[in-house]
This record gives sequence, C-alpha cells and structure tokens, in this order.
Amino acid sequence: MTQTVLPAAFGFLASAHSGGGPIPTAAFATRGRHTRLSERLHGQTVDAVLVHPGAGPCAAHATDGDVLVLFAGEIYNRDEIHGTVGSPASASDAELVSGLFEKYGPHAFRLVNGRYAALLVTGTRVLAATDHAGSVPLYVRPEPGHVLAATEVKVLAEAGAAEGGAPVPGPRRLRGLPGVHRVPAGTVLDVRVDTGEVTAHRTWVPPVHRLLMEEDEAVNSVRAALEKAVIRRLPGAGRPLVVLSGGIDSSAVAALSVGAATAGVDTLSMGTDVSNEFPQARVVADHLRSEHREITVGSEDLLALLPHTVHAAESVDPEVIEYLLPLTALYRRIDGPPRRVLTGYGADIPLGGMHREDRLPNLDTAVAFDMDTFDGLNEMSPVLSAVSGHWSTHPYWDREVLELLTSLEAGLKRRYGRDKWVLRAAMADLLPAETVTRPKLGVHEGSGTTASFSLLVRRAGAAEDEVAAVKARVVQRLFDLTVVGGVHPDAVVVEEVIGKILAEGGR
Ligand code: AMP
Ligand code: PCX
Ligand code: MG
Repeated sequence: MTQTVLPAAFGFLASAHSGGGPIPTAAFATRGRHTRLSERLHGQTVDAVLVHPGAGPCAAHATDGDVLVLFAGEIYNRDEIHGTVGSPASASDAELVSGLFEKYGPHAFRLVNGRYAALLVTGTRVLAATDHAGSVPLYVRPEPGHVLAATEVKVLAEAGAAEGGAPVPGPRRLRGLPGVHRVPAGTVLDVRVDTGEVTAHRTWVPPVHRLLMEEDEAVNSVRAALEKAVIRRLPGAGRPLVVLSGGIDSSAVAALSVGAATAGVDTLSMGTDVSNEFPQARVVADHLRSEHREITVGSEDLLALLPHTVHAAESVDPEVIEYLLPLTALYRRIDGPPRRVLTGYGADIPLGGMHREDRLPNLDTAVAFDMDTFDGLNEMSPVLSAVSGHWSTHPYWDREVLELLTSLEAGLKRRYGRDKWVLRAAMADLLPAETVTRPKLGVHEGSGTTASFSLLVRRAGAAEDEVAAVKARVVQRLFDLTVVGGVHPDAVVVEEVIGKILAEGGR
C-alpha cells in the first residue's frame, strides 16, 4: 500500500509563561508519538508536546522571529493561501498560518478552511484558534503569567484548578474543571499572558440567510462543492478508507473518493448482533468496486465502550454519545498503519435530514437550531479515531460545503416527498438508484445502539419514563470519572455506574 499522507500532528499540549509554571503530563487519549519542544520568545517561553503519527520529525510547529505556531490538523485551502502569502509549495500548514498572521494579524484565521486547532504565541499574547466548526476541540486555562492550552481537556484536568484569573468572555466553562474554558467554534481567543485577560473574536458564523436557486444550479453547486471537498481531503498518494453505512451521505463520499483516489478506495461497515445495514452498504461497495469489509460488534462489547467514547469525545451530550459509540467501536477495529478515514458525518445537520416531516418552515427551524447548537458537542472530534492512530475527516463540514448546504432554501432540501433531495439529485449518476432514493436510519438506530443502551438501563431497574434521564446521568458520570477524574476507561464497568445512579435515586 502506498504511504497515506496524514496531518503533521493530531493534537498538542502547550504551556506559555512569562515566569515559571509546571507543565502537566501529556495524558492524551490520542495515540501517536510525542515530540517535545521548548522555545524562548521575546516576551515568554513556550513548552509544548505535539502528538503525531509516524516516526519522522514533526512539522506541526513553525517559528519565525517572535512568532511560534503550533498546529493540529490540516488546511484544505492551501492553494489559495499560497497565492496570497507567496510561500513555497513545500510550506507546512503551521508555516502557512505564520505567513497569514504576518499579513493579516488575528484575522488570519478567517481565511483558513480546515480541520484544526492552532496556537499562535507572539509578544505577550497567546492566540488560541479553532476552525469554523470547532471540529478539533481546543481548551485553555489562562491565569496571570501562565497559559495552558490543549486539544484534549483531560490533559488540563491533570493540572488542577487554576487560581483565578480574569473572566473569559464567550467561551463555556467545563463541568468539574474550574478555570478551564473551551474555545468556541470559529473563534480566536486572544489571551494576554501577563494579565490572563482574554478577548474573543469570531472568525466564522453559520449563515442565517437562505438562497433561492433553480434546481439545476443547486444540484450542480452541491455536486461541485462536495467533489472539491473530497478531493481536498485526499492529498498525495494513498488509499482512503470510507466508513460506509449505505445511506446517501456516506455513499456519496465513497463515490466521489473512488473518482478522486488513484490508489483505490476501501470501504468499511459496522453492525451489531442486534441490527446491521450490511446489505445496503454492500450494494454501494459492489457498484463502486471498493475493497469492502464488514465488522460485527456484539452489543455487550459495544456498550462496554461507552466510557471509551466519552473519554475520547469529551462530550456530556447523551444523544451525541449514542451516535458516536458505534463509530468508536468501528474505529477501534481498524488495525494496521494509520489511515485517512472519510465519513458522511454531519450531512443531516445543514440538510435537516433527521427532520422527518414535510412542512418547510419547520425544516428550516430545525436546520437553524442545529446550526446554532452544534458547538461544544464534539461530535466531529478527531480523537474518536485518533485513539487507534487514524485521522478522520468529514467532507460535509468542509467550510464551503457547509455554507452552501446550510443556506439553500428548505424546499431544495425536502422536495418531491424526499429528504435531502438536492444531495440525492447531485449524486444520482454515480450511485445505484435504490441508494439514491432510500431513506435511512441514523447510525444509532441502524446499529441498534439506542435500543441496546435503553435495554441495559431498563434491566438495571429504571422505569420506562426514567430511561432518558438515567442515560444522561450515566454519560455525565462517565465524563466525571474518565475525563475529570483520570480513571482509565478500561477500568470503568458501565453496569456498576448505572447501578450506582439508580441507587442514588433522585439526587
Ligand atoms: P449517519 O448519518 O447516521 O448515517 O451516520 C453518520 C456517518 O457515520 C455516516 O455518514 C457514515 O460515514 C458513518 N456510519 C454510520 N453508520 C455506519 C455503519 N453502520 N458502518 C460504517 N459507517 C457508518
Ligand atoms: N447523525 C447526524 C448528526 C447528528 C445530529 N447532531 C447535531 N444536531 N448536532 C449527521 O450525521 O449529520 C446521525 C447520526 O444521523 C449522526
Ligand atoms: Mg447521515
């Protein structure tokens, strides 16, 4: 197999300080090699650990004069950025950010279409930046004279409570972790290291306007944007892996990958002993002639991975954890060298795919609500696959694709009685007719995950009307144990956690 091109780093921990300050141990869930660096700039010193795939030197940092950039993830509009900063084609993503900063200052991050978290240290400031979707989580703990930042919050939990510091505008605090703040999606937090003072600048907001378009124009725009996003996610040689459910979202990604990847494409489907969608995925794999594999996970084994899912995603949203549990199980079963994994995740958010009724105002309300509330759920976190060394990327949440899909008027999303009509029409020539027309269940339904988790809670003694509340408390408790408390997920027995919660009753 040809070498897969992966991001220079998957994550980092950094400590910027004007005086001293301990750096916590880098207890990432992300698997990879650790590269340490220590840089003395004019006004502060930076100690950092980058976690990265592969054995070579780590290119995820760049220093230019008094500017240091740490960069986890990857940029998808490298060509445009080269054009504006005039950097050599070989420039790393960290160097591109450094070049953009020299020209635009903190507005540099408004120009990047990527899947990344970045830290830029200069003068007495630390800029902590997320991509438009906040798809690589980033956390900061600012206090006067010392700023800690990391792509996994469990790493900062190790550092203990901060001793105060200035109030932080915008960013949400974290459950059980005083002094730690999450950088919101599409935001640069500008932290003054000497005072700990923080200013937040938005670099992206979800579109709230809607576009009226002729059918053909909408269909062609969606096809072109998605194709470009897939191509940009397949740099250089190598064989991508598409996680394929057989629904329109992931089948479209698989079809466009087959067109773009010269080395061929692998597809992978998961199911459980309770339920699977293997036949639907097989139809697509046969049509595309991908190298296809099916993985069956027992539902007991699946539920035993709840602590691992919360530990990796660092999310306390019980629904999101149900979506991510089957994917976590799937990623953990991908063995061998690090892979580049493409998914169809997120298509249903701007297209209103989970909203199964006909009225257009309600559809647009659902889209607007989901676009207003995705931030902080961490559902696209790369850590989910990085625990087994793989890099995942989600073409529907490419900045250009997401902006287009969100802004299309609702009647292009639901049309002729079909959900996600514009996407289905855009892919009609590349996929079997039955794939293009079939409505599909969500991953949590198709794999039986929601039902299995409900059954486990019911068996432990919860009444039917308590199930949702108990699930929410289980997920919170798993967060407290594995993310805040540092307990290894292998050491957590889900049944015991549920039992304790039920024994505590209403508390
Ligand atoms: P969904 O929107 O529920 O289909 O799930 C989001 C994404 O997760 C899909 O677009 C696929 O990339 C992936 N996925 C969902 N279900 C499966 C499955 N059974 N096997 C492999 N990948 C899946
Ligand atoms: N999905 C959806 C996203 C889940 C909804 N998230 C949200 N509203 N923030 C998708 O792939 O678009 C499923 C399983 O469906 C995950
Ligand atoms: Mg979907």
